[in-house]
Amino acid sequence: MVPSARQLNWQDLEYYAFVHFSINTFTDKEWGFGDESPELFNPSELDTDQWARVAKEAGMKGIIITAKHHDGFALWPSAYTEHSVKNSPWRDGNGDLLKELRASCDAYGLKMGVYLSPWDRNHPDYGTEAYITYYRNQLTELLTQYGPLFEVWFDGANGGDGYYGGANEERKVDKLTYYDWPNTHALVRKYQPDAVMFSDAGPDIRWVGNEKGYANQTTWSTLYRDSVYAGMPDFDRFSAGQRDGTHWVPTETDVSIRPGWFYHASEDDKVKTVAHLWDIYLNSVGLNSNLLLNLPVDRRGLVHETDVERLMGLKSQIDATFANNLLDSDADQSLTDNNRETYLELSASRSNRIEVRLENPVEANLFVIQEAIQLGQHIESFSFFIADTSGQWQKVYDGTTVGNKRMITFTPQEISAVAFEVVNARDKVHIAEMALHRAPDLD
Ligand code: FUL
Repeated sequence: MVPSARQLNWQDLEYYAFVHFSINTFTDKEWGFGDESPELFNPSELDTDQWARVAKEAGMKGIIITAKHHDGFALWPSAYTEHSVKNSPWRDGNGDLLKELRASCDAYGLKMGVYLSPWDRNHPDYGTEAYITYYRNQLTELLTQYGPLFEVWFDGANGGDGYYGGANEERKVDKLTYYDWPNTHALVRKYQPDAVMFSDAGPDIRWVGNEKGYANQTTWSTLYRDSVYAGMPDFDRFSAGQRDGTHWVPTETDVSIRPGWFYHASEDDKVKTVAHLWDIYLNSVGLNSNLLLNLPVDRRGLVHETDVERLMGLKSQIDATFANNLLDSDADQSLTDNNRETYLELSASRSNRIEVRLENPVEANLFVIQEAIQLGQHIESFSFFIADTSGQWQKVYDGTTVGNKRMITFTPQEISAVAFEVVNARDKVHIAEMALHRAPDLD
């Protein structure tokens, strides 16, 4: 099982932004009921250039916007509903947030993605066949009017009750069959063949299984995909992936920089610290996943100052840590060239261990290892060793999967050699990169 070209390109993005911004921003809610007046949507200083500048400076590669959340309000003037920006006071009803974001992403060299909630608590037809047509019409607008999209995000959440055009009732759908996903997926492939599709079940990338920012210690990019569907109750059993999974469906770790996905002034003092964000980074990007970090844009229509400060703190930490690979001059060049196309194959003749001796001992506290995933994910378990300045070996870590990238932290110490040993593998192992770093200490 190997990734497609679009999955490989996506994996290389590593870190990008989610923006949750909509009617909820103005009602102080996380889930709108669907009966909110479009007139409530009125950001005073909306500036997507600021979002893009912040994301770019933070080292993120793209922005995924909640084009429509569960309450059904559309951030673009959809031809298929009145429940959109066109009936809001923002830009006198002439605004199109998707268009503004597209221009900003282009100006700052960022990719753009869209979230379109399948659950729509506003729409009268939700629960019937007619709604599926509506959903696909909206999706087609997004796929055809806003340039290239790198990701389309299908949420599995569905709480049941809603406004539904005034019906005010509970509507339950069979999540396995109602949305007829294969035909919706076909639309994305038709109009945006390079975009990856996210949901609990993929088809291209999957949910990591929690919203805390932490991937599983064991994270297979392979999944028994046909046993999974979006919003399924026992998703937990599948979220780590499966060693012998039938499809390549790597994880994406979504988490908000604040407790909520949407902006609440009451959470201005609850923005995650740089140390917390760094821990999330290590446990998402460093656990064979990509990090989708949410920025709850505020009522002005801006990323809040505190959030900006934390993002820049994380960027400094990332830059300071990864500036140099301390193995650079001592390891086989194919392991330190940042190119997965050159790799070391571990075979019976070569043993299951890669050892790198350093000419001059260095202080380090972080080890990074990458499999050449274009050939598959094969390591099932490994051990990592370091030797001190007297050459004394010590095992610092026993782990399971590696995949695209695995980061291992340990107490800072002077190191004269490192060794990575594969304990079990499901197939031939190809190591693309190895790196050693000294991450600055954070409080
Ligand atoms: C969840 C939603 O219910 C939340 O509101 C948020 O959009 C999150 C990213 O996904 O399923």
